Amino acid sequence: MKPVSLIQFLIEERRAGHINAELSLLIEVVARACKRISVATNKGALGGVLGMAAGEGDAASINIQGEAQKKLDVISNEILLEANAWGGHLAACASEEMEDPQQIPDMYPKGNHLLLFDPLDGSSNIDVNISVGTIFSVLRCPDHVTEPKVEHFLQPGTEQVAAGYVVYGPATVLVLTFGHGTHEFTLDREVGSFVLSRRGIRIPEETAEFAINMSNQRHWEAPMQRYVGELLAGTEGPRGKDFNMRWVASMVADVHRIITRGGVFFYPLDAKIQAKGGKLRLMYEANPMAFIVEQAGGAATTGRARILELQPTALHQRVPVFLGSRKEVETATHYHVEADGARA
Ligand code: FBP
Repeated sequence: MKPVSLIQFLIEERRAGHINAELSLLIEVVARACKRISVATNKGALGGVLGMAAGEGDAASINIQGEAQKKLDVISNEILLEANAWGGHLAACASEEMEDPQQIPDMYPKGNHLLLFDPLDGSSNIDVNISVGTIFSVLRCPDHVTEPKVEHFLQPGTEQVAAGYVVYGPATVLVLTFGHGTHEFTLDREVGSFVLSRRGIRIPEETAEFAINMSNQRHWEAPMQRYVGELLAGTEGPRGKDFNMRWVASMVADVHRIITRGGVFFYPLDAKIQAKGGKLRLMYEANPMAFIVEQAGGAATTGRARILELQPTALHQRVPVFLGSRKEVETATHYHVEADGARA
């Protein structure tokens, strides 16, 4: 089979009427920026890109999330901002690393799309050479809006016109959806282009593999304690089968494993993060991953509601995340809804 490049795939999607020229250009630009991020992460210590980004004096620089920024967080953010500034396909963009949306400089033409991204997901793994990634979500800019404000980004996940992530691992892999299935592209480093490696990915409905940060167990709600307790009980418990556990602590890597062989991923609400509403961010982590997973036949909820139907209230809003093989997401969600019903 002749290899299909990302560019060729985008042309096919345009001919099929799934995307327009501007969205196709946007994805090309984001993919090219991620190739540059891949080169930077690959250099590691030799590129001087490891460690904390400098803030005032000896202090590390702190982002809007109150988290100390890694050098690669800042470098990846700048690469994506720079690449997307002049192409004429964006009205504005928003990032995990910036409090407010970034406007397109007046000297450049503006487009009709809004781009949201987590420039480098899995920050805690950057310095220890474990896979990290970039996650992005694309929305339409409301008509007649020339200076998009936060409220113009606050659209439910069902309004996304594209979503994707790139994993910087042993291979650099892009996974993408426009709402017509989920597809995977692998970076051919010799040629320097992404090549289609899997078209129309399907996540198995059933799984025996779960991913969760077990160290938070004592802080979980009762339905989560019950659900994970049953998984751990295995054949001796009500589920009657053994389950295996994985936790990379890079959402992109954990989700890519699920996209590849099935599984279920949880970052539930717990007493430690109750006040924040969750750990992971809705607009540039949960929504794009939910769109990708649902388009591959999986499911994605907060434990109580479908993530894509949530009405966002803030740009950096956090939510609980349950996603992956549909039957397990439904079981865990059912335990939470049932417990809420019993309490009501
Ligand atoms: P950022 O690195 O972009 O802040 O993302 C958050 C994240 O690292 C996810 O990738 C991952 O799933 C989770 O946090 C890991 O959390 P924990 O450190 O509690 O295991």
